[in-house]
Amino acid sequence: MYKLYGRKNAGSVCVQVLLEEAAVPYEMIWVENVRAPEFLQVNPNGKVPALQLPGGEIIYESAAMMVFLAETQPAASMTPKIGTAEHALMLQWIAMISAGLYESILRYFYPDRYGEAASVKSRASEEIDRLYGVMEAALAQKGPCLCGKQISAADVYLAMLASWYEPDMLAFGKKFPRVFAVYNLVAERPSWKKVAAANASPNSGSY
Ligand SMILES: N[C@@H](CCC(=O)N[C@@H](CS)C(=O)NCC(=O)O)C(=O)O
Repeated sequence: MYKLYGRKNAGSVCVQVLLEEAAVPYEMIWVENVRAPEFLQVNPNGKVPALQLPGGEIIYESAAMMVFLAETQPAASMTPKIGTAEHALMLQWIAMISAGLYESILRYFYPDRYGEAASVKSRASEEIDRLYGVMEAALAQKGPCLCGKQISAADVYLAMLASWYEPDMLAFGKKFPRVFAVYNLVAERPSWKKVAAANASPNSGSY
């Protein structure tokens, strides 16, 4: 069985949604302290998510999990056909979301880890909006989903990060209506609703 290590409303949400879409059995393990020695054995980077595969191997990095699950769980219908242009687009977006958007969001929420907090936060905020702007423009040309007509793992990944937007989703929807529509498409799915309910109670422990 898959084992997903996560924290409530953290980076594990998108992986949990894909596991739900695939309708595979999995155990959810809520991590209290990402710096605890026993969790560092799971992910030496001290971050969630981490995913133990049914064979026992543990992987980290959410982008890797999204691609792996999309491509190995056909029941989820979360990837365009491998080798198509749409599939290439999915890989592009997941790479940009992981390396660009997610990292900028981490700078925004943990600015003191990166330097002088106020300037890191404001620069990160600009970069987050710039990246959502890139997606908004692409969706205007090739939407309504990131890879065209069909929803994919890239949209689920995007929806999770969009749900963390500050000050709120109302502001997000005004600035980036097409990206907001992607978020809504994902948030309306039973998988997302089930995962949202499972993530509703507060985290215990701390980072
Ligand atoms: N690149 C990593 C980033 C994961 C990440 O930063 N996760 C956050 C939660 S959203 C975390 O565990 N933070 C704990 C910490 O940095 O102390 C991934 O995509 O899996």
